[in-house]
Amino acid sequence: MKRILFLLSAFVLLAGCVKDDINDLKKEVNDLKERMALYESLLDALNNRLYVTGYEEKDGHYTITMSDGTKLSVSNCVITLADGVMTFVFADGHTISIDAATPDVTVAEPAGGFVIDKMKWLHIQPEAADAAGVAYRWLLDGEEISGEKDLLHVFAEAGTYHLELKARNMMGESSHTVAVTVNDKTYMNGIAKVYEYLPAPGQFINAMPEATADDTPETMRQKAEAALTGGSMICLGGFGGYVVFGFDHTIVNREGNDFIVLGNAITGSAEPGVIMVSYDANGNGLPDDEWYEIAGSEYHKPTTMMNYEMTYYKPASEPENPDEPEYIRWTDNHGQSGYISKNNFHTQPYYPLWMGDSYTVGGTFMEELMYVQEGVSISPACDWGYADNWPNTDARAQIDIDWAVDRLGNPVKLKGVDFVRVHTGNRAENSITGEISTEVAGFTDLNLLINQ
Ligand SMILES: [Ca+2]
Ligand SMILES: [Ca+2]
Ligand SMILES: [Ca+2]
Ligand SMILES: [Ca+2]
Repeated sequence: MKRILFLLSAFVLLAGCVKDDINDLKKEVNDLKERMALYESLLDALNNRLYVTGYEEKDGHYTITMSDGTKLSVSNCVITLADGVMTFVFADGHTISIDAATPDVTVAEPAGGFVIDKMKWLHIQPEAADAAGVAYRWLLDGEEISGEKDLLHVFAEAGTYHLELKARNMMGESSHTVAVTVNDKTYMNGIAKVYEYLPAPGQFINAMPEATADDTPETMRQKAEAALTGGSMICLGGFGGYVVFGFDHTIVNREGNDFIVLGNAITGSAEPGVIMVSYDANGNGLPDDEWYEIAGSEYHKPTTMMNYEMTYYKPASEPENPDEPEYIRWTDNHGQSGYISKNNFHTQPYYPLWMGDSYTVGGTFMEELMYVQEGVSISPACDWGYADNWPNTDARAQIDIDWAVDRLGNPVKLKGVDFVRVHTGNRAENSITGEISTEVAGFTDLNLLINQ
């Protein structure tokens, strides 16, 4: 019996040894496979003229980034990096060396350098062989003007500039200098183009500019453009009515205030219009890029509503009562509804003649501030940051592009703007002065005043 037990335990011991050996063998085979795979990957990289742009080490395990963005996993292999060459030493003594280089970037600079007019976008798109893991910086006089590979920049002043592009990966930094000649140019200080005009119903609608039954959105756009480029004023009607316009140059965001949207506000008669700005990011000359709101004094107030919308309904006919209180029906996206009244001072139809049965406009909505005191209608101004709010000559009518925020309310640093959108920012009316409706009478680029 004893003997049997001895034999049995010897057998168990033996079986254990074999199992360990098999595991060792398996591991060796796996390691070998891994080495072979790595070996092949490295040879492939050499054949494809790739080079190392970065690496990471963790617990003796390396992740190598190649210039085409692929990553190699490396273990069981000794790596050395010297003089811009990464060498992989395998256990069997084989070595493979691959260049480890700074980013390979070229800028196709025209002979004589880049030439651009002042207040126009300069767009430079460098060619980069290795996009992965490269950080770009464009510098002007040592100051960073962009952290993107592609540069979009605008110069407010004529002159000769030297831009430096620095591209960094884990192997180091490559640097290019680019010469830019910025030519002087004379621009019109005002609105050059109207892209869209859609007022909300109001007592000046179909009159400022004048509309007939034959008008269309396009002919009304043309009329608004003729008015704003010809020194006349347009009315945006009640809440949400808007205009989108542009210029013959980019409004550069310089230190301090940059522009004024001209209106007809006088003290006690403010009709604040919300201003939004955009720049031609896609370079097609059209306002189809992201919009940023100028976050004026009301923007963060709890009474201000974002993404407020009103829908206006065309009345079946014009009322007999010249002061009809239930004239134009509206609903909003908060479940409310009501009517715009007519008043006997303005007898023409208030609903845009060129629009169909109903339409919706919207944007940021601010609390109405209008009140009546001793028979006088008073509409106080918001503190700052709006159109048709303070008199045009008042410094509080001026706008700083630095006040722009994105749709989530985050401040954005815009270099300049090409398009401006203004919409009437609230809805209010009384029987003395009628409704609150923003007027737009023009635009002043404060930069052009500096340079003249
Ligand atoms: Ca500014
Ligand atoms: Ca565009
Ligand atoms: Ca008005
Ligand atoms: Ca006004």
